[in-house]
Amino acid sequence: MERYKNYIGGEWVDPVGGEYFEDRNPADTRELIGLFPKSSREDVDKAVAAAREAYKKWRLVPPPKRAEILYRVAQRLVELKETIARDMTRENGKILEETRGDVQEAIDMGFFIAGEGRRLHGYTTTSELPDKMAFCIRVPVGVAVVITAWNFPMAVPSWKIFPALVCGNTVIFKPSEETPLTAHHFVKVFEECGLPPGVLNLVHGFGPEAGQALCEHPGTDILAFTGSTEVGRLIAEIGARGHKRVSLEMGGKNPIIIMDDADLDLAVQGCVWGAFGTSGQRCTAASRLIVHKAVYTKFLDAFVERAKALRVGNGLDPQTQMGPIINEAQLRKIEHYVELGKQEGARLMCGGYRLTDGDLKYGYFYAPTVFADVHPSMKIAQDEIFGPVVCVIPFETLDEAIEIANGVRYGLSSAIYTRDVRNAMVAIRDLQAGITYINAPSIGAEIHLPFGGVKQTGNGHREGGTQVLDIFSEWKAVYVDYSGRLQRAQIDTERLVKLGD
Ligand code: UN1
Repeated sequence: MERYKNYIGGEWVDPVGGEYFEDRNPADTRELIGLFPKSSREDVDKAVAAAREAYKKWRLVPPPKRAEILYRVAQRLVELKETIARDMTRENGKILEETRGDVQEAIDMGFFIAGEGRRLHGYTTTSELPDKMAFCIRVPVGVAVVITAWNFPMAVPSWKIFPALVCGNTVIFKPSEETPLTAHHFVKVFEECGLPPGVLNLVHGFGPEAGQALCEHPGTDILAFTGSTEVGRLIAEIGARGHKRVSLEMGGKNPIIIMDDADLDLAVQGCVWGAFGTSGQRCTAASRLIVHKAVYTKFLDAFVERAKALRVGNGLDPQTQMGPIINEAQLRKIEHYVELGKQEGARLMCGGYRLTDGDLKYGYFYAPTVFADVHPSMKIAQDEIFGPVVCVIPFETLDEAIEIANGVRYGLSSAIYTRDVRNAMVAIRDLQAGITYINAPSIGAEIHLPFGGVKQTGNGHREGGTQVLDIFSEWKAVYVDYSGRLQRAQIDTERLVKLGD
């Protein structure tokens, strides 16, 4: 069985402690994919030293030159897309169509951010003094730690790694222990495309060991994280103690509102994709369908029929529409919430059990599950479950629907199906979320728009778009005085400075 390595300072190295963990296929746990380094504080020390050393030179490489490498990475990913997607399906479980999309998202991000190498716009402005010029530029921050979840093993790391690099930072990437092979492939492409040693380092392992050591290390400057709100809070606490910049992208409990004037067929299709795409394991997944009473029964019947008909299985089989759950712990969490939903009095319309027929018994499969007549205050309507479990909640007025939609601690994505422009505009104005879709499901954000959430989903940062550059660069204000004499700024003189004085 192949033992994979960490990538530190341009070398593929074994973990100092010599320990490894297993990467298994969640669709068939008999398949061991590989053994990956269980890194410790010592490995982290080495990676930080390498990243700090490389930073000295990388920050001085002109951004268009940095970007040329990133552009080549994106091009190479185009060639490797199918191979990587297949491996990603093996370790993550999601269907091939979706893992291709995951790689595609990284390709898009690579090309988009490579373009920034020739932009990275600052801006100029006026000065209050004569013969003086003022402008602002972006400067790199230092060493960025990238810690990511397993559900988008390449797309989400790409949202952080490409922008961090184009801005002139060096990076240490600690991928999820559930999807280390995709991370390995990704980093190998950077190596192959000529990224200098130490600029991107890969440290495999677990959060409480490698992850925590990276966050606490005095040699790291940015902590960029995607994952649960609980872990995000811990990272923010560590970051605050170390005066680090922390960017968090965390949980969601995303609503789709279906108005009485909606195109119901379209809404049903969108909700099936939004709720059960990636087996509901997206931070943008639709987990609350808030449906107008006038169309409630009609919508529910059609939606449940579609949910029941979904073909669940191994993601490599082209017939499969929904893959497995990532692991046993996550499956248990889903079971716990389904039990809770029943106890809370929600009406279980379909699903609510593991799938164990034939070869499915070797994987972590769960049936698409729909709860109807859910009260907005129930735990199943409040907590992020991260699985194929969706709550259907009735309402009478748009105001009420928006109140329900906003009545959770998260605020990532949101959507409304309506044919009335007024309803759409009110939803855009009033939904507390970083993303609002009109007549489309809550998933499927495009990389060139800002991505992130409000309330406990985020901490004010946005990935994607050019907004992501604000995570990975500092603004520097520059004043150039060409008057040849001491000029004091207006606040430092009693009189107003006269032109030509
Ligand atoms: C995530 O689940 O962490 O908008 C990201 C979407 C995808 C990204 C999801 N483009 O659904």
